[in-house]
Amino acid sequence: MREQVRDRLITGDEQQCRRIVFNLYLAGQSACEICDRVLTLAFHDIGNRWKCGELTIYRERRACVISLKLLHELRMAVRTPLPEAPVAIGGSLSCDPYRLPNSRIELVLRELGWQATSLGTSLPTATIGEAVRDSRLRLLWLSVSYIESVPTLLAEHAHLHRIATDTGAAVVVGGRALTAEIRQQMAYSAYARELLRLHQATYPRNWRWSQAAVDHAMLRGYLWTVFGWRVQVGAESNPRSLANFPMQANGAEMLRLACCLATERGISVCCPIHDALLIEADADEIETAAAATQAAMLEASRVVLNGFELRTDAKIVRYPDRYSDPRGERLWEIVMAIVAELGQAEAVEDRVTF
Ligand code: B12
Repeated sequence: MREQVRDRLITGDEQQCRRIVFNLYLAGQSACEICDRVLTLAFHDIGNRWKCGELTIYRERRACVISLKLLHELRMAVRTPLPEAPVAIGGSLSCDPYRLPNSRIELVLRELGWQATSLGTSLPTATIGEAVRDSRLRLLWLSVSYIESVPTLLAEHAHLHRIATDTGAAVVVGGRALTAEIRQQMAYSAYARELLRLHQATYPRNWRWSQAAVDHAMLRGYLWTVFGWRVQVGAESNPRSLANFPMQANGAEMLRLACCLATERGISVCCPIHDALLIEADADEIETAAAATQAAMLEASRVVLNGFELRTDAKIVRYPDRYSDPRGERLWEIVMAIVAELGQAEAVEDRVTF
C-alpha cells in the first residue's frame, strides 16, 4: 500500500490516493495505522527520492497538499470528541514549517477521543503560551522537524514547559530533528518513543495478556474467539493485528449474538453500525424496542465476557427527522462520489464492450 500511495502521490493522483486510504479505513484500519504504515512511510520514500534528485520539488509539494487533504478528510471521518474529552493542543515552533506531523498527531489523538487541535507551524512561543492559558489543557505536544538554532529551541521549549506544567498539563515532544543529545537538555513528560513504554509500564497486565495472545498465535499458528471463530497465522501476519484480534473479534462475536437475540425477540434489526445496532419500530413502541435491544446487547456482553456487562446508550429518532451522524457526513459524500465514479467507469466499459 505504501508503494501504491507513494506512486500516486508522486503523480498527483489525488482521487486514487483517496480511494486507497478510505478503502483501508472502511476495511477497519485505524487512521493511526494508515498514517504509520502508509502515509508517513510514503513520505520517507518521497524525501529520499527528492534527495537523490529523482523528484522535482513541485511533485513533493503537491504530494504534501494531497496528504494534508486526506488527513483532513480522515479527521472528519473519525468520531467527534465528546465535549468533556481531555484537551490537547500542539504545533511547531518558529522556523519549523512541517505541517504533516502536526495534522497527523491531531488526527491520531482525536481518534483516541481527545479534543485535539493543531495550532499549526512556525508558531511564536508567546502565542502558544496564550493558547495554553486559554484552554483547560491536559496535553501540549511540540513537533520538531527542523531546528534553526538549538539554543533558541531549548529556551523556547523551557518557557513553554513551565507554562504548561503550571497549568497541570503534560508536555510531549517528538519529531525527526530531536536528537538524543538535544532531548537530554529538554524537560518533557514524554518523548514519542517513550509513550509506548510508559503505556506498557502503566498497564503491565494488559500488555502481558496481549503478548501472550501473540505468542500463542505464533507458536500454534492460530487464535480463536469465545465461539471458535479462528484467525490463521500466515507469513504475512502482523503481530499488532494478532494482538488486536481478541478485542476486535470478540467484539464482533458480541454484536453477532446481540443481533441474534434481538431478532429472535421480535425486534426489527436494520443493520449493525460498527459497534451499535440500528433498529426500527412504530413510534409508540420505539422506547420499549430500544430497551429490549439494550437488554439483548447487555446479555450478549455477559455471555462473551464471562459475566462482565458492557453498558450501552440509545438514540431515538422519530419521523419527520431521519438518522444521520455528522461524523459520517463527509465519509458518506466520499463514498457516494466513489460509487458515482465507478458507475461512470462501468458505463464506459459497457459501451466499449458493446
Ligand atoms: C515535505 C517535506 C518538506 C516540506 C514540508 C511542507 C509542509 N508544509 O509540511 C518543505 C518544503 C517545507 C521542506 C523543506 C525542507 N526540507 Co524537507 N522534507 C519533507 C519530507 C519529504 C516529508 C516530511 C513529512 O512531513 N513527513 C511525514 C511526517 C508525518 O513524518 P515525520 O516527519 O517522520 O514525523 C514522524 C515522527 O517524527 C513523529 N513525530 C513528529 N513530530 C512529533 C511530535 C510528537 C509529540 C510525537 C509524539 C511524534 C512526532 O511522528 C511522525 C509520524 O511517524 C521529508 C522526508 C521525510 N523523510 O519525512 C523531507 C526532509 C525532512 N527535508 C529535508 C530537507 C533537507 C529540507 C530542506 C533543508 C530542503 C532545502 N534545501 O531547502 C528544507 C528545510 C526547510 C525548513 N525550514 O525546515 C531532509 C532533512 C534531512 C536531515 N537530515 O535533516 C528530509 C529528510 C528529506 C531527505 N531525505 O533528505 N521539506
